[in-house]
This record gives sequence, structure tokens and C-alpha cells, in this order.
Amino acid sequence: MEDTLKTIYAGVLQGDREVVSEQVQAMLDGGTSPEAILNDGMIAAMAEVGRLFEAGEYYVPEMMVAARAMQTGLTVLRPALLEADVQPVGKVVLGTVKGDLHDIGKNLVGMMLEGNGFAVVDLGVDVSAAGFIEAVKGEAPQVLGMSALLTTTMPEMKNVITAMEQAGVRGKVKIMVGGAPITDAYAQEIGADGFAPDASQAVTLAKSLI
Ligand code: B1M
Repeated sequence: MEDTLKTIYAGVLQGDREVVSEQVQAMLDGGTSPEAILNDGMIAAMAEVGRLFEAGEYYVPEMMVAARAMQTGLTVLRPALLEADVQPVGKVVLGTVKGDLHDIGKNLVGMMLEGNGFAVVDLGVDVSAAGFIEAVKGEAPQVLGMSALLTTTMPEMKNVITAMEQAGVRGKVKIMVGGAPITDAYAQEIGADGFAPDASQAVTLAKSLI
């Protein structure tokens, strides 16, 4: 790993927002692709944060400051990720399910979708079934995207789909799901239309669904 990338990786791990934003900007200015900075520096660091948390070496506060540093870096990366000059290809409503506050992955999916010409309505985190249904009715998207990072909040995706069926809106929209614990098999089991393991495959999936 090159030195600046190592500094970004360490900056996310230590939750140093200033270092992360400065070094991400420096790498962009130096011509490094935003994807390389994201995948090899920032996402790699978040994976290590998860490992340290599991090992009992990091606690929630460390995880939070790391997440904040990651969000800061994403803000710097955002313009470069959105640079693709393409026409709107469809509308996606996106949210993290009820009970779940993880939003870094969802935000990334939203940015990549926007960068690929989708209009994105981001409902944020802790979104109830009623919140998703209201947005489907009000925004009329082609795709509804749900994210969950906890095994305890995964079942909420099924609850949303059931509530949509009961409200008579399930047929109006394609549903895609994602998040670290989600699998293709789980997506099929709950009646979603597709699963994507990462943000770039979420774009491919959304395109194929509309
Ligand atoms: Co949390 N947390 N966390 N956490 N956290 C995990 C998820 C965990 C795996 C850590 C661990 O134990 N190794 C673990 C879950 C275990 C489990 O359920 N089996 C965990 C836990 C336990 C918790 C708490 C319960 C801790 C506690 O309080 N005791 C608590 C729960 C709070 C809640 O939500 N109610 C909690 C809290 C937090 C913070 C608030 C501190 C912070 C989140 C800050 C934020 O998001 N703003 C946090 C963080 C940072 C993590 C880890 C370290 C990193 C998550 C992340 O951002 N990854 C995480 C460990 C890990 O995942 N390795 C962990 C980077 C991100 C780019 O990847 O989100 O997977 P990811 O998104 C990817 C793909 O999954 C996919 O594309 C993205 C980009 O490639 N994707 C989609 C995501 N959504 C998609 C939607 C799509 C398609 C693809 O279509 C719609």
C-alpha cells in the first residue's frame, strides 16, 4: 500500500478527521482514482475497525470516531464519485431499516447511484415500514433500497415487504437489499427482487431492475 493510502487507513482507524480529509484531497489532486482511495484505504480500514471491535480491542466510542472520520473522507470524495456525466436513469428511495443506525454503506450506495445517473431519495436511518411505504407512495420510485447491518434488524426487511403487500404497494416498486449480513439467499427468502454485496454492484442491480 502506498504511503498516503496507509495514512488514510490509519487516519480512519484512529478517527482523525483532519488527516483523512487532507490526505484524501491530496490523493485526488495527485490523480488517484476515488475508487482506489475508497476501497483500499477507507473501506479496508472500516473492515479492520470491525475486526478490532470483535476482538474486544475497540469499543463503541472508537467505532464512532472511526465512522465519523470515514464520513468526513466520503464528503471529500463525493464530488469525484459523482463526476460521471449521465442523464437520470431512474429514481431510487433508500433507507436503513428500523432499529439500525448504520449508514456509511447506505450513503455510499446512494452516492454511487447518483454518480451513475439515478435520482436518489435518502430517508436516512431507523426507517419504519410506514416511512418506506409513505415514500413509495409519495416519490413513486422504480426501486426501493433497504440496508441493514445487524443480524437483529435484518428481519425488519421482511416486515417492510409484508407491510407493503398489505398496503397494496408492493407491485409498484422493485426492492433491492444489502448490508454486511445480507445474502442472496436471504433476499430471495424475504421476497426482495435483488441483493447487492457492495455499492458498485448495487448500481448494476438497480439498472437491471428498471
Ligand atoms: Co456497528 N456493528 N454497532 N457501529 N459497526 C457492526 C455492523 C458489527 C458487524 C461489528 C462487529 O461486531 N464486528 C456488529 C454487528 C454484529 C451482528 O449483527 N452480527 C455491530 C454492532 C454489534 C453494533 C452495536 C450493537 C454495538 C453496541 O452498541 N454494542 C451498535 C448498534 C447500533 C444500531 O444500529 N442500533 C453499533 C453501532 C455502530 C456505530 C454507531 C458506532 C457505527 C456506525 C456509524 C454509522 O454508520 N454512521 C458502527 C460501525 C462503524 C460498525 C462497523 C465497524 C463498520 C460498518 C461500516 O460502515 N462498514 C461494522 C463492522 C463491519 O461491518 N466490518 C459494525 C463500511 C461500509 C462501507 O460497509 O456498511 O457493509 P457496509 O456497506 C457495504 C455493503 O454492505 C453494501 O454496500 C456497502 C458499500 O460497499 N451495502 C448495500 C450496504 N447497504 C446496502 C444496500 C444495498 C446494496 C448494498 O441496496 C439497498
